[in-house]
Amino acid sequence: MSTLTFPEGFLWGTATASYQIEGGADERGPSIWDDFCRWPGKVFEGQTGDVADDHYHRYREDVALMQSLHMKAYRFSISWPRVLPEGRGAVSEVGLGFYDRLVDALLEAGIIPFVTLYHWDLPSALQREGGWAARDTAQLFADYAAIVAKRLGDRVKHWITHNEPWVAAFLGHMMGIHAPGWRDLGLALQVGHHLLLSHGMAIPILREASGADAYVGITLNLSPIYPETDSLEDREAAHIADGFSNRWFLDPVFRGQYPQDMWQRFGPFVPRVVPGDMETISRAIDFLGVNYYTRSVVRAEPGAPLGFVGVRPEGEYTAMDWEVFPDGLRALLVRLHKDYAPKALYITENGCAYEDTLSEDGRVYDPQRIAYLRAHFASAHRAIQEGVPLKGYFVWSLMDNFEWSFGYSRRFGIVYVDYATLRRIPKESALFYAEVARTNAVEI
Ligand code: IFM
Repeated sequence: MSTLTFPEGFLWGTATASYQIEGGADERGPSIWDDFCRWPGKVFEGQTGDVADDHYHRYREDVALMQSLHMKAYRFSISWPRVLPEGRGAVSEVGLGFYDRLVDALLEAGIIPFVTLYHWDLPSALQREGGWAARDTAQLFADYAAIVAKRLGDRVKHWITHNEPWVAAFLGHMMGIHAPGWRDLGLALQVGHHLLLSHGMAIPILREASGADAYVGITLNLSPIYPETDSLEDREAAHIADGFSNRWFLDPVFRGQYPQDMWQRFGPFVPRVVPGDMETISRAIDFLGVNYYTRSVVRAEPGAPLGFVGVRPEGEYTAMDWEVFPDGLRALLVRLHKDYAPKALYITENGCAYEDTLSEDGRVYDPQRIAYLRAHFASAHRAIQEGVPLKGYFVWSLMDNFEWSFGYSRRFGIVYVDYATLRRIPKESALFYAEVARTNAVEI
């Protein structure tokens, strides 16, 4: 056994998202996920986020739980339709007040809030006006950001504009498996552009509200891409897959332009970009949030739309059928540091789903999750040793929750939720993680 100690001040935390945990659906406006869940066949067993973990009513218990687990930070998202039931116009004092109280409770518990403004629950009223396909939605997002930041900016210093815009754009508008459920490449690319534009528009607003010690960033879902073989064709396929999954969002944010090779490949489907957009999108940020779960392996496939297909390598897999590949985290972080040099990085999500069950002794034994986390913490530690300015790590997730189209059938939490009673039971992995956070070190 050896001990890997992290830099002083390293922030250990957990992450969640509004629609996945809050419930309290009849105390806010409707979102596109409320609508999508009611679209027959889209979500496992027609489940919804109506109640979820009922965090909206139990947040004090959840904050106390985090404190007992020695968490230093907590990443959560704000539900836009809870603050603005119609997406614009009248602010719900009850809704905004909830986040006000949550932030206060966190600070009293010594936990730093990291606030994500958009984790996919667009107000339904705005979807009726075109949703993210409409350019106006970017301005409405900036207006919503201003309302939230004005209210919380005296206490919240860490802001994340968007969570995984790639997923919102492509799973929601090209693959049809997330809300709002469309299937159109051109639409997805335009949506991606408006998401990025709204990110850039919100940056100065958040800075102004939080003052000199504001830290503003964006969270992207990123995967290192590996070619199946060393052939020229497979390496080229990996480069294209990287363009699609990673560079399409990284390049605009850090370089102010879409990657030219992908622009050519998308041909007639490229988004409409108005002069000045790319300058807005590439405004300086203080950190990049990285959501890492697994790597991708691809091979060349000339008949495929972008010339590559995914490959499923031999290995160990989680309940999401995602390969366990810890070194991908180190490789990804080192590459981001080298190619884009963000001022700071946070792992804003990393974790795994397994088929956890409550044992007769009242405990939840999840050795695979402990092994997964331990290996990924070690991988992050190696990245730091290789010079990456990694400042913190948020495990996905604090507790089991609504896993989008999988409903409640996938458990990502380090805390088990008994959905019949909504009782929270820390899994063995939570106890392991609490010790990592307490000591700022991991034993390997
Ligand atoms: O649950 C999601 C989260 O909302 C976004 N990132 C990936 C997680 C696991 O699929």
